Amino acid sequence: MLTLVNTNRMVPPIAPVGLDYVAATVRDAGFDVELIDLCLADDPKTYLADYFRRRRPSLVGLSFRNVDDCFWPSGQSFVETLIDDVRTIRGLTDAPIVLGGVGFSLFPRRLLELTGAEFGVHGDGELAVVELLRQIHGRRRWERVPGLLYRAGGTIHANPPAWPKTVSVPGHRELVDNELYFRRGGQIGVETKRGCARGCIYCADPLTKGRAFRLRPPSDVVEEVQRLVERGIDVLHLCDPEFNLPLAHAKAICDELIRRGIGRRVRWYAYLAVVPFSVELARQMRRAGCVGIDFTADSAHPALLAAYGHAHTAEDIDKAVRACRENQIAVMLDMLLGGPGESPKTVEHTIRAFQRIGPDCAGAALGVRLYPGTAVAETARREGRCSANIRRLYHGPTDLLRPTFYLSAALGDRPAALVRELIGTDERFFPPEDPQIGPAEAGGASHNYNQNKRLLDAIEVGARGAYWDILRRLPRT
Ligand code: B12
Repeated sequence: MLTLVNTNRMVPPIAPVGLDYVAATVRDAGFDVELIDLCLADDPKTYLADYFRRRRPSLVGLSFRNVDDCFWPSGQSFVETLIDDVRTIRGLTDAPIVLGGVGFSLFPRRLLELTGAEFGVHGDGELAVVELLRQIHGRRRWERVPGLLYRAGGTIHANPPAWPKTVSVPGHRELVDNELYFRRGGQIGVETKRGCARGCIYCADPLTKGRAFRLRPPSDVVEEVQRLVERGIDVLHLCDPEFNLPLAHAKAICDELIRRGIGRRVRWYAYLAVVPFSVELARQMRRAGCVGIDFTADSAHPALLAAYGHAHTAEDIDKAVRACRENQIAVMLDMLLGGPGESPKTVEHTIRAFQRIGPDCAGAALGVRLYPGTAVAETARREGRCSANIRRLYHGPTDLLRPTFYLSAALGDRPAALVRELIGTDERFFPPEDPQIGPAEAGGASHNYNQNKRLLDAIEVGARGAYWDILRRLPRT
């Protein structure tokens, strides 16, 4: 038997969709699966102790989603909690432990070393866990398990990442209490594909999910959506980093939602790249149930857009926002301020351009989280790890496992204050928190969803939707 453990306790809670997918595949392969959901447990330690007193699984799988909150001004890391969870479970059972999840896939070797777990899976969990269970009950040929990190002869071995070309996931979402997550978290995730072929300099997706688009058949995705809707879960967030890549797949998903009449019964949100986008796509998405889009706009300045590796221009952002407006789709623009070459002038350029373009809201993220293997981390390495462009809140040597950001030195000692001043009183923006003055000063306007009290309160009294769409409607304090 396999016991899966959700270690992500962040609230508002996000249902661990990855564990639902892994569990469904493992069950279909004939193994029993149970879940320990630490996010829903009042007292995780007692819950774990009670569970392992009663059950003796042959494998315990821990999912690790968020390495940290990814926000420079707060920089909250969750690595210590993971280490502690593994230590606790290790004291309660002899079963081998396997780690997985997107957070694990960002730092597989380091996390295996730090936690002392027997195994880890870099990449997709479904086929890997099935094969691992087979090998545990069979000939222990660890080299046969896709994406597996394992210990042998005193070292850690790593099989090539598990990125199967086609993603075939049974969409019966039975392991996780999705109804409860929907009530407490305001929306439920569904994935239509994995991987990304784009070359944005900061993005971790190609490292965790692969450099090619790996598609789920649209009929599978829509069946999954239909099942969720039948359970009363009718507000969804797509888990694709960019729904419109590749464009044909996005259209096929929309067509299928429209064809089956689901578009009228569900409201969904998605992240999108600014290009390719068009009025036609907006219309089709709206008919398919889309009510909100968060575009990866990042900047409106040509030098920064080029530095980030983006294919779009400020004009494309403008067109995309207008296409959404014409189709009653709410729109958020994500900003990524502080990348290579950013200066007070380029920041001002972007803020003024976004103000002219006029989205419903814009999130001013400040600082680019550095992950090993990304082009921007390489730039930072070349500049020297002690470069003034690297910012972090911890002491000691630079360690990318801890929240570490590229934030152009040209923005001075108080970059958040600079951005906040340029935004002024424009309430369409979620301004960055200033580490020097703390979250209170952000006027309750932070779009860091970690322990976000305003969001939690709004969801409790019935708000549903993408978090930015809930937050933008709340009065500022
Ligand atoms: C969609 C999304 C969101 C949506 C979620 C909507 C929803 N209802 O699900 C929203 C906008 C709410 C969101 C919020 C946040 N997010 Co987010 N999100 C994503 C995104 C794009 C997809 C996540 C997802 O569900 N994928 C689909 C599932 C199926 O994939 P998966 O979880 O990886 O699971 C697979 C494997 O990892 C593996 N696996 C999973 N568990 C296990 C367990 C075992 C034992 C094994 C072997 C394998 C395994 O198998 C699964 C199937 O193949 C990812 C980027 C990405 N592409 O992963 C970022 C990402 C996970 N988010 C991130 C962050 C930082 C956050 C926030 C913390 C931001 C913030 N401060 O507010 C919050 C956290 C919210 C929370 N409570 O946890 C970061 C984490 C990086 C980091 N530094 O830690 C990511 C990677 C984006 C990024 N590159 O910055 N997010």
